[in-house]
Amino acid sequence: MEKPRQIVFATNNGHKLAEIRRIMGREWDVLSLSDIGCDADIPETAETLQGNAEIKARYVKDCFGYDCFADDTGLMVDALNGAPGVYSARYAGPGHDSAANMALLLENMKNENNRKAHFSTVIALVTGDEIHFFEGRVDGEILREAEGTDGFGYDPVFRPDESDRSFAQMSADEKNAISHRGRATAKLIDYLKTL
Ligand code: ITT
Repeated sequence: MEKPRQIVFATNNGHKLAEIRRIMGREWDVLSLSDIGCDADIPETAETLQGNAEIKARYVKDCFGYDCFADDTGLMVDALNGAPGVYSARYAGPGHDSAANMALLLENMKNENNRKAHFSTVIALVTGDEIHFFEGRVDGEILREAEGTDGFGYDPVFRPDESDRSFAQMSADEKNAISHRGRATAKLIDYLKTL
């Protein structure tokens, strides 16, 4: 077997890292921020997923010199005019607390019959002087209560249209096959193969 190719994934979220490593498989050696000695909590100051993904990927390229990609993800809920959206990580405050974020979301959706929502992921890839973006989206609905214990973040309260279970009730492979991140990463892999 050929040696795996190395690439850096700029995330502090271990769940995202595990998903991406599984999706990219043995052909890729996906290095984390800690693998390259970066312990920064890179500020996400943009107002779009694309903008924040670009900030994270460029930070690593500029400070450490590695070709790199980053993922920014949001859960957009129709009845909440697209919230929490780009602010999904900080919906209930600055602590990145998934239980609090989900509780606030369920509370804000308590009297809503329109449960439609989608996850979007934008991956920014910085190679040399170039930047490329890859998007993935999955449509579904917000459940009335949390179901399942696998996955992470908002997974227990999101059911994709393709399934009768929440993301947190699926195996990693089932989620990756239809998820926002799985779809964006498939496009990333196709592009990387051309380099
Ligand atoms: P990095 O920026 O370090 O990559 P993060 O957790 O801050 O990690 P985001 O800025 O993309 O990631 O925040 C997205 C929020 O949405 C965060 O609260 C996640 O828990 C949640 N999230 C991201 N991907 C998800 C997924 O596949 N399923 C459920 N929730 C997810």
